[in-house]
Amino acid sequence: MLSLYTIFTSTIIMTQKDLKEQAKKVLNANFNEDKGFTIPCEGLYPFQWNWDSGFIAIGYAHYDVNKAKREIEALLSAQWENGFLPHIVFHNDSDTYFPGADFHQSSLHPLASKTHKTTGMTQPPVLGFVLKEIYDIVEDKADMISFIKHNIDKVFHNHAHFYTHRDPNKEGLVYIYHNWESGTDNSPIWDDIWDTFTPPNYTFERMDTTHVDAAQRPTNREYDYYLNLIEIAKEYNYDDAKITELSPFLVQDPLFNAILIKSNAALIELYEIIGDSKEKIDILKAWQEKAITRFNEKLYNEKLGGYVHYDLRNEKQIEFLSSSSFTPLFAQIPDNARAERLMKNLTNKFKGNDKFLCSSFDPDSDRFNPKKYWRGPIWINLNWLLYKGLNNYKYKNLAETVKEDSITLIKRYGFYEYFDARKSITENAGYGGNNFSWSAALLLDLLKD
Ligand code: 9WN
Repeated sequence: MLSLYTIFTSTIIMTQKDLKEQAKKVLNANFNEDKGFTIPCEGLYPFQWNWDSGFIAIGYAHYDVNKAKREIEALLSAQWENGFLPHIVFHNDSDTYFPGADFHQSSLHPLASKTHKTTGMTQPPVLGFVLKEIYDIVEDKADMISFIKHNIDKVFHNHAHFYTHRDPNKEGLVYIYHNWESGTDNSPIWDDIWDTFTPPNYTFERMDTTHVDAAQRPTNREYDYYLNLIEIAKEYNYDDAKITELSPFLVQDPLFNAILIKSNAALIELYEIIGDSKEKIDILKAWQEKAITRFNEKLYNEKLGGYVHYDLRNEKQIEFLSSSSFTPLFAQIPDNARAERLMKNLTNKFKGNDKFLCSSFDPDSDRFNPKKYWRGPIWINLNWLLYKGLNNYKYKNLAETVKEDSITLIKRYGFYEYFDARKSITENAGYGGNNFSWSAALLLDLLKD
């Protein structure tokens, strides 16, 4: 006879098994077999997105390594000759998204991909650490090493592009020139920058709000700012030097830079495994030393007890806590004392007694909005970074909470793009697109143990 314990645990195992199967279904349905990449979400995001693909590849590594490889190679196939990796690759036509390839006009840049239409902006550089994650997940290490050998220099070239063209002070911190490069698109952080310039009122047809409730998406006026920044970059043919000189948006983002630093570290480890790469390892180590030191000097805010964005155009910190404030844990940037303050903020402010972790913006701020895109809701990729980050320090219990919260939200509401942090909510609190790829992919990774 089965004991109660066996019945209880087998129910949990069954549920997790079902959840994993559902996650795989989401990913497989979003995979474009012909071109070898995965859309983030049907209708809403019909192309290949840069950091989405990295997270998605980690999910595939758990059950179909060939898809993981194809995903990464599809992204790298659109790399520009100068090493730049665009934020969207338009492998296919679609009229369900705005702004599309015709608006971005990447061919304005002389070194843009000649084979693919892309955007002229990038996203957090995840590929370095993604290659290492996949290497750790798969059983056939030799096969993965040969894949990595084939691709790693392209990722190195991408990092070199950042340090050469996006670091005007040569201080080891790179800038982003558009909020879409941050991945955290309409974070209240940018409100301060919107106050510094006035875009025209453009006439355009939003497509996102035909898929998703407008209350969960940015406003039309916010889109004016987004489009204006692209128009300015286009006016200078996406020339980095001109953008550095003239873009009203020039920000050193803690999430973006933490990801770059983590990816540098992963490249060092991978080059060491491959062997025979001393020169590149030395370059990477020099970048790391400078970057980590400057990151701690420039992006930490003592008063808030967290890392913040730095407005490079107007030379000042933007003093707000967001989920990005905690991502330096992922790259082991803070010392133990700073890590402790981050942990306290997470526990007392972001979690409190009544919230799932981790809101994308300070829940005590009057700019917080629990339903709107990056102005408050929880995103699974940020939770994954946080889970890994807390585990890099001694905060295993809090890491487990982040993991359990992520699983609970997906179990309760489905594979949504973002979620309401309030535990008291009784109606559906999954927002944005449904059957969202990175929520499925990273759930597979979180459930691996
Ligand atoms: C613009 C694809 C992307 C994510 C971003 C997320 C959202 C796009 C948009 O969707 O941004 O890049 O049109 O809203 O904010 O992080 O990569 O999933």
